[in-house]
Amino acid sequence: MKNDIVEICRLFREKDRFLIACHENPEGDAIGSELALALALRKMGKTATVLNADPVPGNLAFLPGAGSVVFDEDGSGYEVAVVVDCGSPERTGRVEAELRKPPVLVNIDHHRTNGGCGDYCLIDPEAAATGMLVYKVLSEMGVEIDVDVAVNIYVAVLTDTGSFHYTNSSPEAFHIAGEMIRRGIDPWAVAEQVYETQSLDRLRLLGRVLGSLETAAGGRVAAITTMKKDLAEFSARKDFLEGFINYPRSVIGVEVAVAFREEGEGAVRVSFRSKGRVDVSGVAQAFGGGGHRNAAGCTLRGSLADVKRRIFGALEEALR
Ligand SMILES: [Mn+2]
Repeated sequence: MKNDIVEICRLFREKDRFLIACHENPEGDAIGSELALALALRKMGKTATVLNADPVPGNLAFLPGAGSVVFDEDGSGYEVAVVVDCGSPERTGRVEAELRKPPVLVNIDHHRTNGGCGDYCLIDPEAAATGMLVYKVLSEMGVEIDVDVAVNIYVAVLTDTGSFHYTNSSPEAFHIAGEMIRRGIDPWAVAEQVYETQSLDRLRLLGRVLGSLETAAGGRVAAITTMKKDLAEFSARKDFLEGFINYPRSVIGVEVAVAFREEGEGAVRVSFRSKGRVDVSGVAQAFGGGGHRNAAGCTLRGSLADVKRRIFGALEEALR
């Protein structure tokens, strides 16, 4: 853990122009953290610009401040750059060069792999979400957390704990969520926006994909398959598939869930989710991919049947 919170608070009080960014392909913690910080700084009378490489996902567009995110900005003229939820500043993608222009770089993050890049860091791998660290900074500064800031912090904690399902759902995570409710956020209204806003096409695609459910390794592996023609039929984007793999993972007795997705040119994308016993990053690595212990992926060439045979074989080996 690196903790320059005193210096970070001093910078936030003394300086006036802030450029804030999160990682590419942002999700709830990244967006919630940067917007909470930007809104709080603006309330202090400062200029805070949020510069991202990628658009705000549709289910997060309701977040206060989301409409003010820019995708093109000259970083010169800013006094402080702040990157949130990034293991390293490179994770900000194509906007990194602009974030390198201000004289000071602040890094607020909770990734275990954070290299601590930046002049001042607040990095705590024990924090369930970066939003919790933003909350810590704002509390330390004595900034009033209004309902607009609160909803951003709440969504950061909600999404990075998997709706308080994951083992990182600490007493502190619940405490901060509770504080945000005290400040006026409505948990159902937020959940509805974040989780219950799918299109009819996505749900129909889920029905199709679940029809492919199969098991291997004596029921300890469950897999789903998405064909190219399924994606085309439901005019689906790739992000429609987000979360589908949780269904095979939820089956009793299953230790590893696999999602196969047919890509062009005879390639098959394979995603793994483990309940914890099997390190799927090792399996993915054996096929040229990578990831984390419980979530990993790789891409293989070959027919679908051939790819499945190789993957199921490797998993059976890993489950031994
Ligand atoms: Mn995060």
